[in-house]
Amino acid sequence: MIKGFIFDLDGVITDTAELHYQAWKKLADDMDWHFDRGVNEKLRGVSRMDSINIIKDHNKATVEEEKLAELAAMKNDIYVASLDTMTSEDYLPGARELLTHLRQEGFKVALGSASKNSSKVLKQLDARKYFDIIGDGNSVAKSKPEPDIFLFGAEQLELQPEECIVYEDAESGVDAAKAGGFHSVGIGPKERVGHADVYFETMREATLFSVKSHFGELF
Ligand code: B16
Ligand code: MG
Repeated sequence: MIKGFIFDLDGVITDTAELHYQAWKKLADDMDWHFDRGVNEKLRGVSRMDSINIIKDHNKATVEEEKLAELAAMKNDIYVASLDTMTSEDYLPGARELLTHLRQEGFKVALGSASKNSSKVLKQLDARKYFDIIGDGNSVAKSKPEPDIFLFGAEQLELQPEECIVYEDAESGVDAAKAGGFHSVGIGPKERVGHADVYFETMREATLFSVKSHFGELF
């Protein structure tokens, strides 16, 4: 039986991809590195340090580990400052409605994000109240596609993976959910999340009604 839901943050609850893009772009420009929206797509759901390594490798650059961490911190300062512009109007369409519905129906809800800035994002959105448990980049060491962040969420909710549905917009996030034995809902195009148990183009379609219809007897 499904008793809980675990949500990714960026790309599922809200769209911070543009803010991440602007911050990485500023850093890349300062470094004289090439960076565009195509490369940014590869950073979806990927941790901060893995992201900077992807950008560095894309530019065939050599940077010492310590300097790389410094650059990632610079990008983070730009990104965190840009979150000040985010408000409770910045949910992806359908996300707040779904979270409200899950609260009304008494499901347990956790966050399962790779971001170390989830508390600020949730604060800006006024979304903390929808989650029983927060799992984010500060909760576990191994990032997606390892299942650790979702296993952390399930454990904290006191549920088994097979009692939870994970919502994810990243390929590596769906991989992580499957590796952990969770049911999965992909948000986005087939090429990216078509390997989830069910996928929807946007959160607007991924209502509790649609998910119940798909998973049927599990509810
Ligand atoms: P931070 P998610 C991910 O969040 C983003 O999709 C990814 O682009 C970002 O690099 C990562 O968080 C780390 O974020 O730098 O804030 O720690 O999709 O897992 O909610
Ligand atoms: Mg995401």
